[in-house]
Amino acid sequence: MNRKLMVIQEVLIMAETINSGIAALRTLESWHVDHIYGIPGGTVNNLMYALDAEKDRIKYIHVRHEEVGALAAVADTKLTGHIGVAFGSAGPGATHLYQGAYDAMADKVPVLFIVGQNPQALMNQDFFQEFDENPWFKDAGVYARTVMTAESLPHILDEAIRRAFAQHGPAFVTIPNDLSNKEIPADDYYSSAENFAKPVLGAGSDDQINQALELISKAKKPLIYVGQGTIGAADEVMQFARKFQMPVITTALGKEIIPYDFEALLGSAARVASKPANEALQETDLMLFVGSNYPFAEEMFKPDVKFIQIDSNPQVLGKRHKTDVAILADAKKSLQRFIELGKDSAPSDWYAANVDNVANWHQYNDDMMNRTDGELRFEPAFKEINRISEDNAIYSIDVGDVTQNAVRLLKVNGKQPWITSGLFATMGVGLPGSIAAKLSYPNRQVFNLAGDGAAAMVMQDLSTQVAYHLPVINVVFSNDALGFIEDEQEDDNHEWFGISLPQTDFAKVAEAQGMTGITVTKVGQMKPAFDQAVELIKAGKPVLIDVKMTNERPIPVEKLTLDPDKFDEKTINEFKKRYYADKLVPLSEFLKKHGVQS
Ligand SMILES: Cc1ncc(C[n+]2csc(CCOP(=O)(O)OP(=O)(O)O)c2C)c(N)n1
Ligand SMILES: [Mg+2]
Repeated sequence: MNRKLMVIQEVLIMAETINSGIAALRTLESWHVDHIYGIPGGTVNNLMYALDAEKDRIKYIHVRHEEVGALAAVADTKLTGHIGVAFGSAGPGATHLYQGAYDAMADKVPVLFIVGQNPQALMNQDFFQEFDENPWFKDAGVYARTVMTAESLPHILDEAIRRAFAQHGPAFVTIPNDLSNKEIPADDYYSSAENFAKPVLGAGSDDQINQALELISKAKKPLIYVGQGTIGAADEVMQFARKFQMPVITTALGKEIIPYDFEALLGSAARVASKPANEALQETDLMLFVGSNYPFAEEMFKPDVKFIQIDSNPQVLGKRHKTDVAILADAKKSLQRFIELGKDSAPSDWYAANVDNVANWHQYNDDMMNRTDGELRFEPAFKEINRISEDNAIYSIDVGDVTQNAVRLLKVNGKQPWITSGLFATMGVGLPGSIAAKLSYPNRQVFNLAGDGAAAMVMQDLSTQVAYHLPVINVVFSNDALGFIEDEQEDDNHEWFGISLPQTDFAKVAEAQGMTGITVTKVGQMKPAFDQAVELIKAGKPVLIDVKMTNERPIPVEKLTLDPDKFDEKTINEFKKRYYADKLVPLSEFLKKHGVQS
């Protein structure tokens, strides 16, 4: 062959190959991945070189701790619907991802975790940082495999993402470092992203819906209880509630769905909860349970109520309660069909009593938010958050008292996403969620609300907000304690043990990482602090407000002590005094007022 022909052939061969690490990233891009979190190590350096080469197409987000990257990836999927991706190097980098993995598994969130591994030739001989990764990740994931050839690397990532979506959980791909830096044939089929489709469900059968409507028509105190499966169906839920005179409870995770000011929104149940929801659950005789896998159902739902369930997942039908009618359906379509087929209920006293109860509860919370006397509590901070919140703000909420306070006090409008760690309840989830929110929605206002215990778990990554110019409003509620657990210990009648926290100057922690930190110790400082925060984020700068507050317990709505039919006057008065609840009225009084038998 002459020299010229040889050169042409070489060019052709070159044109028909691609670096395997780059091919891997192209697969991710085809699934709409535009950023990926991680920390490098010797076992992922080849992937780093590919990320460098592809930096105009995929942004590498260098976090301070892999757990933050992993939790941020989970939040990415929750917020965008596209797959979130994080990576860690072999050994400690990989095990740091674990928290995010269980978080995703519990909340059924598709995520991709890329795990570093030593080069193939060194594997399986207890080499440095080596461990047998797949058995670990199998438990936490829907797919956990090690790549065996460079050629299959992009295909395996594609497989992992498809499985993560189809099986609603995290997928793990372990990549021996040598396999992400090889020339492989430039086959143009690296992704099935365009072919991916989710099963489409209908409304459920008219027979079943009519059966359910019959039960509803006979009920005296019906409720509708909705979870995340009704995201996007708020109008239907509210129309349904009014038409059939059924007040609405949402799960805590469903907080974002129904606007706060809907007159019959009772809030959520149990402890991370609102008073009207817990009270109504004790009275109801029928529940329509939609798009939820509420874990406290066995504890909170009366065993003898009629129970109708609508869910798109056959795995949860009949799971949480003895069920009279179980409808496998798309929640929105099914509710629409109920509305079409059912007759309007007459205005009900049960509904009216619950509406009054909600108004009384809102008044109590407003009064607490407006309080200017006494020691500083958390409520005035929520007043400010509500005041400055933009219409499409995103709330990333941590785990602790802040979860229940946010559930009760944030006046969401139905367009403001609300994310946290649901079933797994991982402390430290607020900050990673805010990073994810700001990366995907740079033009929206983002809040990270956390207790001091949770904030301390991830505070090193405030610098990630600084480094990537992510103007988040971080609020730390500092009560020098693990308040949520302290209250559990009180309820166990035990002396507090192991719950106090050393006082930390979080404003200084923020300043040390290049962010403005503001300390609030008095109610009068609250408004100027939040005004300053608004100015800072407008200028593209993140900010942290440390609210130094009392350690008074938020009102325990799971232990309401207000009803004169159940408690003596002295006990009621003590409860009212402790929780500033003079004007709080039990549901039983509203039921009496409206002539409903309790
Ligand atoms: C990683 C992790 N560890 C422990 C717990 C148990 N836990 C739940 S809430 C909580 C206390 C939270 O304290 P803090 O962040 O200070 O909030 P506070 O309740 O005081 O407002 C703890 C320890 C958890 N959910 N997650
Ligand atoms: Mg605390």
